[in-house]
Amino acid sequence: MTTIDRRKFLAAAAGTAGLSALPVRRARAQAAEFQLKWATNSPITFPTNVRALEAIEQIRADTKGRVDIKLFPNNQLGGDTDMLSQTRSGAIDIFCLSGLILQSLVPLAGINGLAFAFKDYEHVWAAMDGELGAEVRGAIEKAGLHPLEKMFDNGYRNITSSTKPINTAADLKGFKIRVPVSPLWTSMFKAFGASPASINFSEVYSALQTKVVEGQENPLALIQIAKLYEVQKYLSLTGHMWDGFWTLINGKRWAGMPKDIQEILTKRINDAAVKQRDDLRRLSNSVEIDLKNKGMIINNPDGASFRNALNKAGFYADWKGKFGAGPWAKLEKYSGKLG
Ligand code: X2X
Repeated sequence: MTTIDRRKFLAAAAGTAGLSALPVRRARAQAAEFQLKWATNSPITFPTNVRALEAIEQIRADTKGRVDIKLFPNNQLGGDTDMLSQTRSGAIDIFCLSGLILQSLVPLAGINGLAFAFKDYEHVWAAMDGELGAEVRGAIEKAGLHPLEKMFDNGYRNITSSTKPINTAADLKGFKIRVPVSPLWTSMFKAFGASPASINFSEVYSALQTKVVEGQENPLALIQIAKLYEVQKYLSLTGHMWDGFWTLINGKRWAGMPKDIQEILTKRINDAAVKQRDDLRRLSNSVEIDLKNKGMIINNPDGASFRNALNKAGFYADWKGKFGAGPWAKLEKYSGKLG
């Protein structure tokens, strides 16, 4: 646009402006006092995000607009390790992260992922809503992040592959498998004799598609929602560990909020997590059939060979030493004797 054109344009625009001389109605009359960014690594349709959006609206209403939270799902703000740094620096305010990935910062946070620790969900929630979870939250708090009490569920993890079904631990020998960036995950698959590669979830689909790795492991719901069945053929229901997400809030940001706001956030986000657990359970019930219909070949391996391989490799003894006798005893209260 030349200068003259531009002037004409502005004059014309001003001429019509009379029509809309009334004040512009803005969607949000005033900027909220607390504007927060909430990040997750899962696709928008994953129940964590659905419940997060619900909580965000409730928080807005409960605080009469003082808190405005914007959700960034699906790794929009980066991969998990990067989003963890951003949460520590304050660029992200709220972040849902697997305890095992948090392990790089808070070593104890990986403890819930010990292979074959929890027999069923009853034991998972007893532990994580109980003494074990409290111990882990204490450690997270010391690292400058505020964790909410209730974890969001991710689920029991299962191995998928593009090359072969995994029936016993022996099938994992030399198997190129993606694991999340976490010491416990890497050590578990090394103990199986596999070759684990640490890759953030944001890169998993393409790593499988380009065959950088043969397989990966994730709970059923995420395998479906992230469409991993498009790039994986076999699904082995190993259920080798349980994984869940802590909701972490930047510690300084948290400390800077008045108590009434803290209480509303705590209540609404904890409620969202508890509802998400139910959503995920309902979803998981139908996923297996859906994945079969999508062409995955599903097998049900016996857990014994996997447990034996881990024991032989000294996996449990090793991690008992790393986590320490105190936390280990708390875990075994819920898991029974391990190793
Ligand atoms: O990275 C994964 O595999 C995921 C999405 O399950 C976690 O967040 C640990």
